Amino acid sequence: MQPFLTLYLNTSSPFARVAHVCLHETRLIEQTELRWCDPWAADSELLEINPLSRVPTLVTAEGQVLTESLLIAYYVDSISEGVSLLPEAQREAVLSLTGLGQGLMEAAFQTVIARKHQGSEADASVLGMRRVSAIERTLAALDAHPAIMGATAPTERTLDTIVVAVALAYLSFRLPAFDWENRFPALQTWYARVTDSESFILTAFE
Ligand SMILES: N[C@@H](CCC(=O)N[C@@H](CS)C(=O)NCC(=O)O)C(=O)O
Repeated sequence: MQPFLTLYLNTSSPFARVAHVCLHETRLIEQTELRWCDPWAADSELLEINPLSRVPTLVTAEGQVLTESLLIAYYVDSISEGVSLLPEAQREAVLSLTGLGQGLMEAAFQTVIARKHQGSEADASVLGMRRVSAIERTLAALDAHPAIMGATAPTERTLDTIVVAVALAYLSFRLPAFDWENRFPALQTWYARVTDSESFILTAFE
């Protein structure tokens, strides 16, 4: 089958990984061409189509350029004929948990970027301390969240599950000192179940 979607991504972006996992879960990956790129490069093909030069960027069959991981996830869900990432019956709960996961991902990503450009003292700044506190509070909230607690908590890969699990994977990848895996056992049990899937294994960070 001819690809009709094009996804620009890199191997270390949590936002791009969300889009990539969504394409796997909906099986639209089979109709997607992956374009690996460096969004930080000054002169790139990505920059020609997206003035923000950020991944993920998705180009549709009609040539529309979509940015923002959650908007891309929404679009992917809208054209999916199989699995629903945003099931109607659970919509509010899914959106609520998706927001927590996205916020965790943003705080983690901004922490990484601030350290990279300003050094480790970035964490001691007012904004740095707010980010670290937000990460800590959100991990505790997730560990106690009714959708996550307990060995039988559902692990369907809806958008909320995908976003939270990618955010946790990114913390392990870039900010291992948070050691969330050992400090939040309920979350770790849930995470292990969610990520034991092709969509997560085939999109691992590098
Ligand atoms: N809110 C955006 C964030 C995307 C983003 O920040 N992507 C990063 C990689 S993780 C990027 O491409 N950064 C390059 C830049 O900002 O120049 C989303 O959800 O897609």
